[in-house]
Amino acid sequence: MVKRNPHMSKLSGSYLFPEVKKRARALLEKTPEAKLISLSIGDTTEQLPPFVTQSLVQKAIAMGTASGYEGYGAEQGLDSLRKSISETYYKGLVAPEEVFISDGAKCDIARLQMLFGSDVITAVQDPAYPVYVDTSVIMGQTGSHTNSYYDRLVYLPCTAENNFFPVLDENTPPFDLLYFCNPNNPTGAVCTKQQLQKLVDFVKERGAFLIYDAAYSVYIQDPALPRTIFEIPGAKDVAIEINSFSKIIGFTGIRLSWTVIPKDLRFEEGPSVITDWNRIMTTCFNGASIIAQHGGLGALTPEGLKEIDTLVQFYLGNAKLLKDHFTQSGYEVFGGTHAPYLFVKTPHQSSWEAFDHFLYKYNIVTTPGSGFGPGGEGYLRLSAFGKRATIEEALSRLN
Ligand code: PL4
Repeated sequence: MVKRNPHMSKLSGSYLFPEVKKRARALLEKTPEAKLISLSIGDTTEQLPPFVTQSLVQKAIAMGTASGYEGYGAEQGLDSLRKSISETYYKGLVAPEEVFISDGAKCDIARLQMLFGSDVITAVQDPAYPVYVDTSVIMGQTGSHTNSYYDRLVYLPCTAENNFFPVLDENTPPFDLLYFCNPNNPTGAVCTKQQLQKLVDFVKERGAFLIYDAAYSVYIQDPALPRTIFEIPGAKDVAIEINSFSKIIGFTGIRLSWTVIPKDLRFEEGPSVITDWNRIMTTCFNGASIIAQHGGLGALTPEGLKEIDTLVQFYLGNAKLLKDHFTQSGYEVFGGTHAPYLFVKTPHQSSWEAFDHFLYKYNIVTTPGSGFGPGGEGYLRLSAFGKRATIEEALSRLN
C-alpha cells in the first residue's frame, strides 16, 4: 500500500473557498428559490475589454495559420512580454531576464515551496491568503499560532491595532521566508513606503527572504504608495515578487501571471536563487499559454493600460459603495480604498456566525475572516468584484 503524505492530514478539513461554497449550497438545498449574491471569492465579473480581447483573438487566429502557429514556448515566457513587464510595469527597476511568466500567482506560490523545500521556517501575516499556509503545511511546516520555539510556521499578528502591519522587533520569532501581501488580502490594508522599508530592512537583518505578493498592486491609487517592492532600496537583496494579470485585466479564467527573481538574490551557500528557479520552471512548467501571453502584451500597450484603469476604477467604485453603506450602517470597515477587499468588523458575532447571518437573512455570501487565520476572527471579508447591479441589489437587501 502507498503511504499518504503525512502532512496532508495536518491541513484543515477543506480549503476555505470550497467550504464557503459548500455552506452556500446547503442553503440552496433548503431553500432552492433563494437568489444568492456573492461578495465572497475574489473573482472578476466584467467582460474582457475590446483591445485586450482583440490581442487574444488575433493570436488565436494566427495559431490557425501555417505562418502564425507556435508550439511549446520558452518556459520563462515570451521575451517580448518579459521585456514589456520590465519596461511598462517596473519602469526598468527589474530586468526582463528577472521576470518569469507563469499561469497563475497561486501556482507560483506552490512552486516556490518546491524551490525552498521543507527545511525552512515560514512566517505569514495573520490573517493571510490561505495558500501560503496550506502549501507550507503540505511541505511539512506546522505551527500553533502561539509561535512556540519548535514551530516551523509562524504567524505575525496583523490587527486593527497595528494597522494590519506586523510588529517587527527582537520578539519576532525566527523565520527564513516571510510571505507578505500588499495591498492585502483579506484586510484591504495598504503599506506606506516607510512600512515597506521597515519590512525589507527587517528581513535583511534576519538573513531571510521576503515573498511579496503584489496581485492587487494596480488598485493602489495614491502615487506616494509603492506598487512594487522593488521601489524600496535594498529589496533586490531579499525579495521575490509575485504578480498576476487576474485582477489587473480580468484574466482569472485566461490564466497569466509573473514572478520576479532578482539576479543578485543568493542562498547562504552562494548559488543564485534565479538559477534554481529557472531549473524548477524548466523542469516543472511548460510555459504559459501563448494566446494568454499575447493578451498580456496587449494589456501593457497604451490602449490596454487605459482598459486596465477603467476596470480598476469600476471595481473600486463597487468597493466605495460597499464601504459607504457598511460605514453608514455603523460597522467598522477597513480596506476598500486601494484594494478590492473590505474587512468588516462583526462585533457581536464570530466570523462564521456573521457569515451565516448574512447568508440566511440576506442571501449574501461573504467570506469569514477567520478562514484567513485566527487574526481574522470577528471579521467578514467582502469582495468588491461583482456586477454593479449585483452590488446594488446586495445593498438594497441590507437596507
Ligand atoms: C479563489 C493574494 C482570490 N480559487 O489568479 P492567480 O492564481 O494569479 O492569483 C491568485 C491569488 C494570488 N494571490 C492573492 C490572491 O488573493 C489570489 C486570489 N485570491 C480570493 O478570493 O482570495 C481568489 C480565490 C481561488 C484561490 O484559492 O486562489
